Amino acid sequence: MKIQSAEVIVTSPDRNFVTLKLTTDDGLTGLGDATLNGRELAVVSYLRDHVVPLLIGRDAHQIEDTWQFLYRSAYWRRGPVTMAAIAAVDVALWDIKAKAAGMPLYQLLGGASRTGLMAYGHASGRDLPELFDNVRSYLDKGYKAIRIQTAVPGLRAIYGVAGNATTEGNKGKRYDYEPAQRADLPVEEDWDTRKYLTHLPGVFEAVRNEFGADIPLLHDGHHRMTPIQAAKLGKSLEPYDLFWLEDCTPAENQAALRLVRQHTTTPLAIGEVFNTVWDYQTLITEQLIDYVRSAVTHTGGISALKKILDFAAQYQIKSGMHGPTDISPVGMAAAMHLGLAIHNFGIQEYMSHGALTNSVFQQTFTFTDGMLHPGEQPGLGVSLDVDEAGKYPYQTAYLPYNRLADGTVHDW
Ligand code: EZ4
Ligand code: CO
Repeated sequence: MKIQSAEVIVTSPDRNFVTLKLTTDDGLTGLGDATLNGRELAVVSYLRDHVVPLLIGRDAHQIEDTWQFLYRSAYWRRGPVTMAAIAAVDVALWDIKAKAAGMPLYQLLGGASRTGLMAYGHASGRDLPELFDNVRSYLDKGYKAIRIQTAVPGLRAIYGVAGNATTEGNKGKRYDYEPAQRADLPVEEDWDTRKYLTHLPGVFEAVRNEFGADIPLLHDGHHRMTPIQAAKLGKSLEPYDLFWLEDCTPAENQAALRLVRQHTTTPLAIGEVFNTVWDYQTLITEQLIDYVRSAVTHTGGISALKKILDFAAQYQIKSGMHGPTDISPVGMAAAMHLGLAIHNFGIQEYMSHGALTNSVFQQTFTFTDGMLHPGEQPGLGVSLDVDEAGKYPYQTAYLPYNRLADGTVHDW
């Protein structure tokens, strides 16, 4: 079974998505997600100019060999653009192999280890009443775990709070909001770590008082703290029993997590911006984290992320795969099949896609009682309507960035 054609499809229904579609000489098709939020066209070029010509005529069954060929023959290693491109090829080939086998993909990864995947949703609010309403709306939808993000008094606009989004289209619209703004320049947000560290514990106390001790609560620090600040935050949140504190420091310095770990028992999750196992080596072998946040899409695909998660399993570290709206329905399906199969599944982030996105991507997954399941259709269970996709051309969009009060650029 040879790869006969490879097409890179760019579409922007509710946001930009990049999808690789492979077709074999047997007439099977496979999809892979290559979306890199805010840098989409770099991956399009990487695929169209440098990967597609190498794929034509290759044996579609040789997933591992193709992965190693693309990774090693590039000579230049790693990086989000390269690894998103390799991920798209890898996932599309798994989709094809599972279709050829007539099985849902998770069966090829070892079969189901559970009946469904516990998912968490994103609640936020500009003040406590708004946050509580938003938490309630997630509970009403069946979510069993909820991420809590809050505005901070004195700060105009910060990550994760829709009410503060500055672009007209997003203002107050959705709480699980889309941070990439369709505009020619990135939106500027503001930041003050001291104000944040003072405000956040009280918000978690209020949420626990309102909703009780049972519900797993999560929080995303989004890379904005120094190690000692992160250690302090982890400690101050201990009474509220978080499921995890995510990205407490910029993740590229793995050793920084030693200091955080020595000071707090709040579980730590990290890795949505990582792209290979090398970003995790110290974190995993020294047991500095509890959850691996990588997405299939940004970490070289199912083959590579499964190896990272198998490695993590030896250290009792579980999965917490990234699942924001910039992971396309194809990338989400890949995450669900992998999460269903591995033993060390932890939790799955889940923000539902918009109606236009769902008109472009037909999907078989279900979300019932807070649990995701990828469905039983052979392959990933996702198809792409090329005509629908063609109605929504690429639109320039950027993630925001942060400045401190004195104008210094800060991690967003
Ligand atoms: O900022 O997906 O945990 N989720 C996140 C996301 C990321 C965006 C970046 O593309 O941190 O909201
Ligand atoms: Co995050």
